[in-house]
Amino acid sequence: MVSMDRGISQAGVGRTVRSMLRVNQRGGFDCPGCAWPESITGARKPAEFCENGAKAIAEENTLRTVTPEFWARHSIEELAGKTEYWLGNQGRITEPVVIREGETHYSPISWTDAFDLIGEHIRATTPDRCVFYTSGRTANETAFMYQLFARSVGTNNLPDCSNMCHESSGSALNPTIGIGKGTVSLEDMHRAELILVVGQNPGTNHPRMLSALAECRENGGRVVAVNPLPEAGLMKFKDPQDPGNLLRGGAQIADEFLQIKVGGDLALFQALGHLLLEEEERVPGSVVDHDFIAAQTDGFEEYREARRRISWEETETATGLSRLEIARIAGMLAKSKATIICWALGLTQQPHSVNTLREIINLLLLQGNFGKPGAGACPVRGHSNVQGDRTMGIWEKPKEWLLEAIDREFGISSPRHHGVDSTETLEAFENDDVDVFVSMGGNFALACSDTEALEAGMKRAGLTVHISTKPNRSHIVHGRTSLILPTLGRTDRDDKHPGGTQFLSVEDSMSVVHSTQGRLAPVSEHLLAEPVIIARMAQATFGDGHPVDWKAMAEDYDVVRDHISRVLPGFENFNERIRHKNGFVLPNPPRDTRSFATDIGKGRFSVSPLEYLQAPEGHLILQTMRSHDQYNTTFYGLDDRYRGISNGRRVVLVHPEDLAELGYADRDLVDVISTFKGTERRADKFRLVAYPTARGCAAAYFPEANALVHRELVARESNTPGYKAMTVRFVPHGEPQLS
Ligand SMILES: Nc1nc2c(c(=O)[nH]1)N[C@H]1C(S)=C(S)[C@@H](COP(=O)(O)OP(=O)(O)OC[C@H]3O[C@@H](n4cnc5c(=O)[nH]c(N)nc54)[C@H](O)[C@@H]3O)O[C@H]1N2
Ligand SMILES: Nc1nc2c(c(=O)[nH]1)N[C@H]1C(S)=C(S)[C@@H](COP(=O)(O)OP(=O)(O)OC[C@H]3O[C@@H](n4cnc5c(=O)[nH]c(N)nc54)[C@H](O)[C@@H]3O)O[C@H]1N2
Ligand SMILES: [Mo]
Repeated sequence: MVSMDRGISQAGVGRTVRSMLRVNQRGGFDCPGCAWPESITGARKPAEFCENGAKAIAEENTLRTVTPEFWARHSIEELAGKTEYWLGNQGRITEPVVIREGETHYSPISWTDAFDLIGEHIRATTPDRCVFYTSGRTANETAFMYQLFARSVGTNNLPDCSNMCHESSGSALNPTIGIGKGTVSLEDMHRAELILVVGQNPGTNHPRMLSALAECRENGGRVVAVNPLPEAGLMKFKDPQDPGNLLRGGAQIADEFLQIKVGGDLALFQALGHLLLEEEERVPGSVVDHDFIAAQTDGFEEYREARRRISWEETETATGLSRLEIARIAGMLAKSKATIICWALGLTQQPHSVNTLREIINLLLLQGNFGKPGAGACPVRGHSNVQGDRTMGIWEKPKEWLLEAIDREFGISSPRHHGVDSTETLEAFENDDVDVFVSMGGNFALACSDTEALEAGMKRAGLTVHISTKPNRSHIVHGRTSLILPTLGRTDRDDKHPGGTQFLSVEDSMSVVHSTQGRLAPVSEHLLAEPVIIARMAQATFGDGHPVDWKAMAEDYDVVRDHISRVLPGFENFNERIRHKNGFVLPNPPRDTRSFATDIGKGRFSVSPLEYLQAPEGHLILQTMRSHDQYNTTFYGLDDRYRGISNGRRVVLVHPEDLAELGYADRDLVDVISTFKGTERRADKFRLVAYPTARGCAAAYFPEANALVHRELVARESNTPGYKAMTVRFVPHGEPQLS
C-alpha cells in the first residue's frame, strides 16, 4: 500500500505501526487528516483511518530533521528557489531559529530570547497592527489560549483558515438556522433515504465519508453527486478496509451524477425548489412539511412566490444540465422522507456562495429535513479541528456574549471592534499595516490569494512568527525579523509538565468533542507544546502581574478546560466529560429539538436572485482543487492517482471540445491569465490536459493557481476568496516543451 510504504520510508517500521494503530481510537490521537467523525455508538474498525490520513500521519512521524545545520547550509535566497514539495520533505524542525534584517540565513536562538523578542515587538506597536493567524489543526485548549492571548494584547485580529474555507457556510447557516454548523450525526448518514454530495471530493479529501455513503446505500438510501468533475472516489469506490472489495474493483457510490458547471449550483437549487413546489401543488401534502413550516419557520410565502416561475433556458445555461436531469433529482427529493445535503468547497468559494447555501437551507426547510433521523445539513469541514477553533473563540468578529464571558472569567477588557479576516490580512500586509504576524500552524503565504502581492507585503512586515512542525514557504517570504518556533504535532507525546503527560481535545464536523493524545517520542528534545509556546509568549509580553495565570494553564491543560467550562456554553464539566471514552456531543438546537436559535427564534427561508458565473468568449471559468497527493500546501507526492495525472502539478484540466474550440491540444504548454475588474494576473507554464470536466470550465491545483486569484474576488458576506470562480484565458507558453 502506498501509505504504509510512505510511513516506513519516513519513520521506520515500529514507529509507523505503533502510530497507525492509535489513529482515531478511544484514548488515541485524532487523525490530523480531516474533520470527518468516528462512530460514537458503534464499533470502531481496528484501523479507523484512510490512506490519506495515513499519509498525513507519516508526514508528521518522519524521522528526518531540519536542524540548525540545515539552516546554516541553505540561505533564504537558495530556499526561495526550492519547491514546496522539497521544503516539506526536509523533515521536522528541531530548534527555534531567527533571522534578522540584513541576514541571509536563519540561525538558532534560545526559547527565552525568542519569547523576549516577540514581547518586545508587540509592546513596541499598537494592538491593531498585530495579527494572530490560526490553521485548523490547532486543538481546542490551544485555540482557547491563543484567542485569549490576542484579546489580552488588545485585538480581535484572529484570521484563520476557516475564512478561506467554510466561512460561507457559517454566513449562510447562522442567520437561517441559528447555528453555523452541520445538523447531522454519523448515524443520520447511515439512515438517510437520500444524500446529495455537492461540490465535494470525498474520495481524496474525506475518504472515510465514503464508508458512510456506502452504508447508507446498503440500507436502501440513494446518493447523488453534483460536481463539474466525475470524481473517481464517488463514481467508483474501493474501500481500503475491505480487500475483497478492492480486488473486485470497487463499488459505485453515486446513483446519479449531475455534471454541473462551476458556479451553477444556485440555479440548480432554485430549480429543484421550483419543481418541489410544483409537485406539491399537483399532489397537495405530498412534498412540503406544512406543520413544520408553520410552527418553526418564517418567510415561506415569499419563498414560494419567488420560486413560482423559472426560466428553464437560463437554468440550463447556468447549470449546463438539462431540465430532464434536474427533474429526475427533484423526483428523488420529492419521494425522500429523510434527505441530507452535504457540501464542501465547491460551494463556498464563489461570489454568490452564501446565497447558494441559503438555497440548500430552503430546500431542507421545505421538506422538514431538520431534527429527524437521517436528515439535515452537512457542511463537511476540512482541517481536523477547524470547527473547534471557531467554537473556542478564534473569530475576528466575536459576539458580545463571548467577550463578556472572557472578561468576566479572566478580569481583562477584550477589545470590542472587529478584527481582520484572512483576506483583510492580505490587504493589511499590502498596506504595510502589520508589525507582528503570528501564525499558529498553517502556511498563509501559499494558502491565501494573490500570492505575489501577499509575499511582497509579508516581507515588509516587522516580525513574523511561525509556530510550525515543518519548513514551508511562509518561513521563506518572512518579515524583516522572523522566528520559526518548532512544536509538537498530534502524534507526539506531551509529557514535560509538572502534572505529567497532557492530552488535548478537538471537535469534529458533527460537533463531537473528544480527546486526542500523541504517544510517540518527539524528534527533538527542544520542541515545545503549542499551549506552552502561547503561555510563554504571553508571559514575555505582559510580564508579571497579568490577570491571566498563563503558567498554570501551560502546566496543566485541565486548568484551561476549567476556564473553558465557565466561558463556553455546552462545555460544562468539560474535564469530566472529556474523559468519557467517546467524549461528548455539543448542543445543536436544529438537530436536538427541531428549533432554531435565530434572532426571530425560527428557521428562515430566504429569497436570492439567480446568479451564476459566465465567461466571455475565449475564456473559461477556473476552479482550484486538491490532488490526491496533497494536504493543502503540503505535498506527499506529485501524482493525482484517481484523476490519472502523474508527476506534475502545473496542469489545467479542460474539456476536449473546449480545448479544440480555443485552438489548443492536449499537453500544450500555456501561460494562464486571469481577468478581474479590468486587471490581469498571470501564472506561467501550465500543461493543458484534455479532461471530462463540465463544458466551459477548467480546473487547476491549489496552491499553484493562487497567484491568479485577485484579492477582491471574494464571496459576498463571508469574504472567502473566490478560489473556484476565476475567469481565465490561455496564451501559448514561449519556451520549448518540457519532457
Ligand atoms: N487528503 C486531503 N484531505 C483533505 C485536504 C487535503 O488537502 N488533502 N484538505 C482538507 C481541507 S482544509 C478541506 S477544506 C477539505 C476540502 O475538501 P473538498 O471541498 O472536497 O476539496 P477540493 O479539492 O477543493 O474539492 C472541491 C470539489 O468541488 C468541486 N467543485 C468545484 N467547483 C464547483 C462548483 O461550482 N459546483 C460544484 N457542485 N462542485 C464544484 C471540485 O470539482 C471538487 O470535486 O478537505 C480536507 N481534507
Ligand atoms: N486556491 C485555493 N486556495 C485555497 C483553498 C482552495 O481550495 N483553493 N483552500 C483553502 C482552505 S480550505 C484552507 S483550510 C487553507 C489552508 O491553509 P493553512 O491551514 O494555512 O495551510 P496548511 O497547508 O494546512 O498548513 C500546513 C503547515 O502547517 C504546519 N503544521 C502541520 N501540523 C502542525 C501542527 O500540529 N502544529 C503546528 N503549529 N503546525 C503544524 C506545517 O508547518 C505545514 O507546513 O488554504 C486555502 N487556500
Ligand atoms: Mo479547509
